[in-house]
Amino acid sequence: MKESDYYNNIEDTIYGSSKETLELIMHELLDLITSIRAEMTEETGMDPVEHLLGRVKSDESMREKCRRKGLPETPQSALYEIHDAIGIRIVCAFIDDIYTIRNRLLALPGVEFVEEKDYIRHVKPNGYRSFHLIIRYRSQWFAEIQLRTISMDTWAALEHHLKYKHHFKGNTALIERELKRCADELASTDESMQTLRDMIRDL
Ligand code: 0O2
Repeated sequence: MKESDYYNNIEDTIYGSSKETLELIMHELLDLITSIRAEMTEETGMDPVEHLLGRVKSDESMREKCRRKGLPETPQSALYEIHDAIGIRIVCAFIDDIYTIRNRLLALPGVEFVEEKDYIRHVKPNGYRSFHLIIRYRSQWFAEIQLRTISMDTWAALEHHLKYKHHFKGNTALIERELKRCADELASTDESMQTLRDMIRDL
């Protein structure tokens, strides 16, 4: 590859020259979450996290989001106007672990609270549940942390899959009602599991 091509490629990504730094920051955040996880495992004897995933939003997906939000497709938009270039998903065993991890994360040096959306207490009309936390790290880098239980994650993955593949043709009201019913049933199981956990702890 010619030197000029290399620079053209850098220009081509919506993140400008920050793509690699975003990856590094994402790994730093994953390490911080791993240490919270280890600390909680030490304290309770149980790992609160089932899965931990991170991604830097793909170039195309970020460009599409800029267009949707009416923003120019520039590094300024991708890094500072939109806050989920870095996305981290923490899938927890129990609902209360979500809030404990949220609090511990915000107590860490370098982590600043920006915004949160509690779709667990304020469920989206379609049944989607998850806790979304936007943070700013080291005074510059935004990241969206999604915290959910295994059930919430399963539902979101299946709903995304169904919608993405089929765009809901035909009796959409019935499909949407059924999806919402599944979400509510899963949520009720989460609540029962949480109650069982509390009962076992009290014993
Ligand atoms: P990806 O690839 O998962 O990141 P916007 O981001 O503009 O769509 P907003 O209000 O900024 O909207 O974001 P919000 O409500 O915090 O939700 C953003 C992310 O949450 C989505 O990311 C999804 O991952 C997830 N999400 C939100 N609502 C639903 C839903 O109804 N079903 C499912 N399966 N996931 C949902 P992206 O950007 O779509 O993609």
